[in-house]
Amino acid sequence: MSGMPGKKAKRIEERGLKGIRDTGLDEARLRAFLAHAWHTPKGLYGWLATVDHKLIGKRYVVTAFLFLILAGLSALAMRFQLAAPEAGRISPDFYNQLFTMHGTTMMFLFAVPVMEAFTVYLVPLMIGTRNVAFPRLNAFSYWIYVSGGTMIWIAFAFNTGADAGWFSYVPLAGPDYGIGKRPDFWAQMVTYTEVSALAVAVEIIATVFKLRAPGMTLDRIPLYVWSVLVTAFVILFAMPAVMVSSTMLILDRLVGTKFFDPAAGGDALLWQHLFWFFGHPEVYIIFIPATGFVSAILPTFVRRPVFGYLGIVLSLIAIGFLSFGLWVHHMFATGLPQLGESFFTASSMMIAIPSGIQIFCWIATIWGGRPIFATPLVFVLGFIFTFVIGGMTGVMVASVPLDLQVHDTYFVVAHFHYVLVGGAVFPLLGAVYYWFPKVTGRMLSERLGHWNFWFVFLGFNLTFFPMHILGLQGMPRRIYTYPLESGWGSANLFISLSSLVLFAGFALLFLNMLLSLRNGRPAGDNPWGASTLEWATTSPPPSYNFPHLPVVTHREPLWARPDTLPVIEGLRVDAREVLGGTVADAVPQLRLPSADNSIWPLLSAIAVGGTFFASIYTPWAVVWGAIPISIGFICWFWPKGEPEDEE
Ligand code: HEM
Ligand SMILES: [Cu+2]
Repeated sequence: MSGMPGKKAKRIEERGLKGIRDTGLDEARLRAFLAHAWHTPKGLYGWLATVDHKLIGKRYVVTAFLFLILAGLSALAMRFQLAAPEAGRISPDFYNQLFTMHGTTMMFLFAVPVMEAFTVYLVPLMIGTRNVAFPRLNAFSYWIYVSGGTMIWIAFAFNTGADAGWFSYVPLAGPDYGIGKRPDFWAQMVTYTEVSALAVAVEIIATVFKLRAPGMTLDRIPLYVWSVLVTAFVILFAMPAVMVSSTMLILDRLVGTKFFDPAAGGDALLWQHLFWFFGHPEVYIIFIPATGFVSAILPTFVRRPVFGYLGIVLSLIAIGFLSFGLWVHHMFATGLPQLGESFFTASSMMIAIPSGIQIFCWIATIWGGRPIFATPLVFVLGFIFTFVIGGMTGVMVASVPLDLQVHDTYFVVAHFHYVLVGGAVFPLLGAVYYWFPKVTGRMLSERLGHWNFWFVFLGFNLTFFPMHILGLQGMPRRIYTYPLESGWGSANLFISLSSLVLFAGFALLFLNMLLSLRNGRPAGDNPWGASTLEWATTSPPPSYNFPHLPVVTHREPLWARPDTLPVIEGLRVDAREVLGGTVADAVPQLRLPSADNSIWPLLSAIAVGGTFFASIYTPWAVVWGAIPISIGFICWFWPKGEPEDEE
């Protein structure tokens, strides 16, 4: 612990209230009390009942990576089939399930949750508090997410995998063409993951607004935290659109409503509008936190604060807003009025401006600094390169005539993988290398890390760059095979072989993690010499995060006063307590009790999950399921113990 119980900046008023306070306690007793109050019981029960944001965050990350592996294996299977023309290795029906499961899993079960996972782990540490604002909701959201993801993969194992694309267009996914229960599982999985995303969003907004360390005014919030705050608002407005549409879909299928049936007065395009009103912001829900990673990693390795803090914050907010005005660029081929198309072309191109501002700020940061090419920085540079290519093809497909030309070809597949992998996966891998020491207490191997980078970087570009060309030559996407005469065979073989290089890159990552968990060099508190609060505590952090809550006097707290981070005293140590402050200036306002471990979030999630699952087979499940769900929620919220005092 570097210099934590330093200067006592401020002491919360004491008025003879209950409980033992941290004021004047010696270090050992302080830690013993806190460890007891924030304890997670050992064994299975503790594992299931914990509300520690770090345990939940880690679990979230591991689960998301397991889904990444599943989605990656489906991609590999597709590439195996596409390696040669007219190959009969995989049936068309199975291929449909493969690309749908791949896209669905990548988008709903990997990319968004993994960003949330990092958020849940990092935000309380970065803003200097002991837990998120609603710890039990946090646990609940994780359980909901796993059950939804597991359910759709079990369905896939029973040949009931979703097969209408990750966007499940009607009428293909509707009652007339959707096969068996396949689209129903898809729709329910969407509802689950969005419930979980909404829960995390609400929780992050409340946490960042109310629980920041004293003195962390709006202009001292770390950029990563700004990025996830903006993301949380985007989630709040985007996710309900897809929840509504997937519910309408399942009602059409199971109850016989006609929302999407033109013959009965419904509207098939309504699906696309609702879906893409969510689907485009979805890309930014993945991309914005990734830019937050970049803004966290860059300054550490170039040894200077980010250039243009305010510019980046404003760009993040602008991107958040603009991301809602673009959805129609996914629908240029549906024959909408021309004026509308022009508007959406213009707005799509406009979003390049704030994205560009951020990129210029980063480049200026590198310019003015002394870069150290550690693995996290190398991934960030890979990100800038790849994302710029994806951005350029993005501007291309945002123009209607070109989009009509390359629509539903491999050009689009190339474009969005450049944006998604370049924009999210590269920064994410950088983030893994960056924060692994904090989470596990051990460093990842730098040597393996560089190998890891080059395999992923080259593998990625060799896999996806040629797809641009195939697309321009007219190779359609979502096809399980293509004719010999097309002449696309050798390019496809090349792509499939390159995808093996990419997979080897990911294998190196997992290998590195496994080896380092056991034998990695011990990390210490702040191995990279970074500036933000999560590095002020031990690696891994104790259950209570900080022995004394830190006080922030500077945007780069650990650079401004590396040895004497001031702290605030007066919180209870014999019960879970966090400090709430004002929204703008983080002036301490009140001491808040923080929820204890509980098994009820899990049991409630089981009740909700069981109800949703059964509703695929009978609508009455909604009625009967209300009973266990109510019991779960009542027990979850049942008040217990003495009322906490408050100031
Ligand atoms: C890691 C290596 C990856 C490989 C080799 C790969 C490969 C593929 C292939 C072959 C397709 C089918 C293209 C088509 O027929 O339309 C596809 C589609 C797709 N991929 Fe990936 N992909 C990878 C990573 C990712 C990642 C990281 C994401 C998202 C974060 C992603 C999202 C998607 C989506 C949304 C689709 C569209 C699925 C659909 O049309 O329903 N992919 N990918
Ligand atoms: Cu879009």
